[in-house]
Amino acid sequence: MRETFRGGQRVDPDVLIARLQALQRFLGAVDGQVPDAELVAAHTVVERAGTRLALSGHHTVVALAGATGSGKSSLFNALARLDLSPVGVRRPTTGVAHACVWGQLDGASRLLDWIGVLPRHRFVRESPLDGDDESTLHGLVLLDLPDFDSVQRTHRLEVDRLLGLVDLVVWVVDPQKYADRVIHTSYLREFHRHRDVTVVVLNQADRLPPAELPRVLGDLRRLLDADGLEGVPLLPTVAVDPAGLDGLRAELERTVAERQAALRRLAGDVDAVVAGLDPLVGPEPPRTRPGDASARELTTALAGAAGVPTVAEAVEGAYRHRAVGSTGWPLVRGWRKLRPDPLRRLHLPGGGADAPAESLVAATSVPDPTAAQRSALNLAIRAVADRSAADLPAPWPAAVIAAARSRLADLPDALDHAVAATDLGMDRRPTWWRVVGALQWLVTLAALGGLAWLVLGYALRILGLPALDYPELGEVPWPTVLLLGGLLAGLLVAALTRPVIRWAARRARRRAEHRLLTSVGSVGEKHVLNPVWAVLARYGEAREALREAARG
Ligand SMILES: Nc1nc2c(ncn2[C@@H]2O[C@H](COP(=O)(O)OP(=O)(O)OP(=O)(O)O)[C@@H](O)[C@H]2O)c(=O)[nH]1
Ligand SMILES: [Mg+2]
Repeated sequence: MRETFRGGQRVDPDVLIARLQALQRFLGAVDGQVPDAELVAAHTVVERAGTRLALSGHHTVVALAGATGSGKSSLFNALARLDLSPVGVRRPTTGVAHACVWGQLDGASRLLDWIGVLPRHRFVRESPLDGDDESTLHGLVLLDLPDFDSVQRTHRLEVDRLLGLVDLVVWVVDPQKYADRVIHTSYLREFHRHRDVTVVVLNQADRLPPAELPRVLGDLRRLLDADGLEGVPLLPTVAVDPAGLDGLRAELERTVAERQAALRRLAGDVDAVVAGLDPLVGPEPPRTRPGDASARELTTALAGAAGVPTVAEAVEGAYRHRAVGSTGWPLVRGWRKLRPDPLRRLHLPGGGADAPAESLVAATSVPDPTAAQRSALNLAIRAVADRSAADLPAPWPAAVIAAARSRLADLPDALDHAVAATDLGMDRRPTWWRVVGALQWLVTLAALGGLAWLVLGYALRILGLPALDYPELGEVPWPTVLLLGGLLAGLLVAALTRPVIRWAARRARRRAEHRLLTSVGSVGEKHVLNPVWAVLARYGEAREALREAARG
């Protein structure tokens, strides 16, 4: 994440608001996907910024922060030209924040309520005696903080809380303690994203021999640079001498006049949280679509679990069964009926229209998936998730896997219903069955007619009645031609039809298989891919929103 020192650049409130809104959108997108603990800072900034912006744009809240005895309260009183915050010999002296407001207190009251300075520790720096002396600081709300390196834990907590709320921090160090590790590692370094709302003063400069001052200032500047605070104003001050405050006063006047500190502080806060959140987003979200290899694998595994091969085989069997039933030799067709229809055995007469609507009971009698099919399905789901989330940073891969498996329990029923609802193309009798069936009846009737004719002639002969005079075809009497010809033709038609039936049954199987795969594929889309895409869409949204929040 790039550095965002604005170096005195103005922060446009509209841009800041847009960044905060983007951050809010980011938080919405990752809600429930990223552990809350990782989002606390961002939530805090969004809320705090909203409140600060709503409160007062006319005031600039400046805190004096530093170690005990560095002279914060002395500086506070000297700037206010009043003894407001007790300066003590016993350390630490200041236990709660004191505030001094330049201008009307009314406007600043709500701001101080929010910051949490008790009314009895609020003072107003406005006196008719001042004339216009102090008008250059109108709008300043100066806070004297407790010591941050305090032996009192409550002081430290209070300082940490207040440092999160103020617009600009004046770090007060003294010649003895300016190099203390704690001020640099625990505080100054943490503020490197807030360089443009950071001022450092070396107070008690009068305690140094004049010749030493430049050396100490140089040393402190080096330490600040090492803290990542290059370019922050560094001023010597003497709280006990009014002239020793001129530099600091001028800096505060400039800050108050600019009315930028609050915006810059919040912009720095946004920079900091965006940088912290950056590892949560990475490359663009992938676009897994049904044509992709992993989605095809998923459909195949779902088809296995749904018993598609079994159903397809039953379709082929049922086609043969029904076709032979319609086109076979009529005299033996009855036998066929004794054998069960393979599709009816699965409670899938023709699919589609016969299927029960969504219900809790299993729709079909397709056998349950085997352990091997179940594990193949699990692997395929895992593969889809892995492939979709392959390049995403944590915690997205885990979220995608959880989403892919989120509807696993519903899958068996959904697959069963999908199979039951699929039109297997088996509820219509093809015309050619009827034609062949009619032909079979025709030749059978011819054979039966011939047989009846022969039987009639035989009966007449037994009864001694005049014999029938059969017409002849060549040398063969017609009844015999009809009987034998009919029988032969029937067998011939049956024999010729058989390969056609086998071919057509295979075609019916392929067609049913294709339709079943489509049905099962849409179950996979609804129950596995859509939840995955929903997470990926959130990731994409979060990524976009964070990019937008980062644009300073
Ligand atoms: N010579 C000199 N003494 C100073 C200066 N600033 C503060 N002092 C003295 O340093 C001591 C501590 O000053 P305080 O203002 O109480 O320091 P503080 O930072 O508020 O300390 P805590 O409230 O304990 O955090 C007092 O005795 C002040 O008179 C300065 O610029 N020069
Ligand atoms: Mg003090």
